[in-house]
Amino acid sequence: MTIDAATGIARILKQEGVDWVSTFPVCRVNNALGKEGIPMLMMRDDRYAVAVADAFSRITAGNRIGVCTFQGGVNAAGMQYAYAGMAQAFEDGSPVLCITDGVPIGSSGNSQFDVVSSMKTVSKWFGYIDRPQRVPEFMRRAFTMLRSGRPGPVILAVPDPTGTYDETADPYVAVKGWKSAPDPADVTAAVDLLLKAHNPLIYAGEGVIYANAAAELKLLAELVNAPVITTLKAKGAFPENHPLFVGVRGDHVSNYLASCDLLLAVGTSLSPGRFSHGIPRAAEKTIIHCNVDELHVNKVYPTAQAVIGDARFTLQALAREVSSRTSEVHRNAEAVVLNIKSERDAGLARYREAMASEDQPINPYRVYGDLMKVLDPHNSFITHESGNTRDQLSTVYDTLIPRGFLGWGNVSTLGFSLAAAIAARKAFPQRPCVAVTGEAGLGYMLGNLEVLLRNKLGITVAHISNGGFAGYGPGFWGPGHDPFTHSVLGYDEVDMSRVLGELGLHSQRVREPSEVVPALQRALAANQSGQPSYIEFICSQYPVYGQWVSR
Ligand SMILES: Cc1ncc(C[n+]2csc(CCOP(=O)(O)OP(=O)(O)O)c2C)c(N)n1
Ligand SMILES: [Mg+2]
Repeated sequence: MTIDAATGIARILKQEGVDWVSTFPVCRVNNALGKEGIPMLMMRDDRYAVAVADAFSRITAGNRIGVCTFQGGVNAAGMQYAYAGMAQAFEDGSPVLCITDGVPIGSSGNSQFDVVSSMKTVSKWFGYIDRPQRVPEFMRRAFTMLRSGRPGPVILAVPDPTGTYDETADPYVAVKGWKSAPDPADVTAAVDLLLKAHNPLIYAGEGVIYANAAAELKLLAELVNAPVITTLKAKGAFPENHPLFVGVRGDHVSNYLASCDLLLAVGTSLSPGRFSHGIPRAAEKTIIHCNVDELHVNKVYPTAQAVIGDARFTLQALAREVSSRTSEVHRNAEAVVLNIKSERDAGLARYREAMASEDQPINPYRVYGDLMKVLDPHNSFITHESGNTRDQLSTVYDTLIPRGFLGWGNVSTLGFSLAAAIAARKAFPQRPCVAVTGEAGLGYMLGNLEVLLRNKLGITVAHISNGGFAGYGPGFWGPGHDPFTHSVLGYDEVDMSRVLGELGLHSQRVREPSEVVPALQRALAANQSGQPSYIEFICSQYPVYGQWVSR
């Protein structure tokens, strides 16, 4: 059977289990997707087309691959705008597949923007399908890279979507993806160190989620009675009501990072960034670094023992080794748990107080506390924005299941929460999905809210309306770090609930703390019939949250 390249790509996507694609037009593959019956979620800009697919891959832990298309080729306007989304996916290591038009043979070198070199800087692999016959090969390679090894975006450029090939010449078989187990000698050496330590601390990263290894993490922690902290991106990898859970950030987390004598890092790059912890006095600690590959081993901190392999296989192997040496486990479980509880109670006290606040304007923590009351922690999705909502939610929001909360952002690109909530709605249609945002995140997403209405995507956007860009640090106000660039039209000047109500969202404005719970309940009820909701919570400026520990 002779088919064209675009049709071949569409059929292979179906074989790979892809049942929808996000896009912003135009892309010359889209007509084939439509004809082959693959629904397209048309966003209102190219960055969000990438971000929704990216978020879908993250939320499903790569078990289902998010795919997007956007304009490229000789008019790479879409690609230039999508670049921000791809850079973010690459920065955070998300296995998203981006398909775009390729510069046709004979047209290279005519534009100022160099497609090939720019795409290579934001992808695990950039493939240029230079002959239609190579469609199966390139798709095989793409899905191999998307499903194996360290996760990252793959970009495919299609210069000639109408060129034909014989579909039967190289029949496509869906790619499984492959994982590797660690060297047993490294496992034994790691357990030697672990069992000798007086104050070990497990530091879990998003690799645990991508490896579907939450159960294995819990088992190992319980076997050695070790406290657990997670990165922002791994929030939820460990049940946050577990007696061994310390936190993501806050004084209690800082204390454990400072006092541990051994850090068992698993599925994290351990890269000190703007939104992650450094390891204080690292030279005095023993660092065991379990990672999918060598890229981050011995990066910044010397690694005492690396264990290279898939996080699930690694945790299983560590647990097996520990189980065979139980006589060497000398830590008193009760003392460990008691200490965690008292550290947590002390570290969280002021936030718990704020969560019960009756203040007006509403304290943002009151909204977060009430969100925890309204949402079922085993069956809901919530995500933050860049700014205070990230810092505050990641300090206090109790997450009990992987991806009940999506933490994101090695660099934290404003507006992503909308994409995350949309992707969550696609991934878990039964779960209430909430994006918590400030003014800046809301500004980014405004043009894309029509997508929710058009596609009946019943999600809730909860706006912590505090009259300005607070951001991070002490706030943008007064002695804050950006006193000249914080002020936007606030709730006294613009009623955003009316603006978005006119658009068609179920819209509310909430000033009374006692109204937070009922407003959330109404918003989520509207979501059930497919209507998106917006709530403007009139809040105070309250830049108080757990800090990241510096090196
Ligand atoms: C794309 C992008 N540009 C710039 C920033 C820097 N930045 C971080 S937070 C912020 C302002 C956040 O203000 P707001 O949304 O009102 O949230 P608040 O902290 O007030 O809750 C800015 C400009 C960013 N994170 N992403
Ligand atoms: Mg704000």
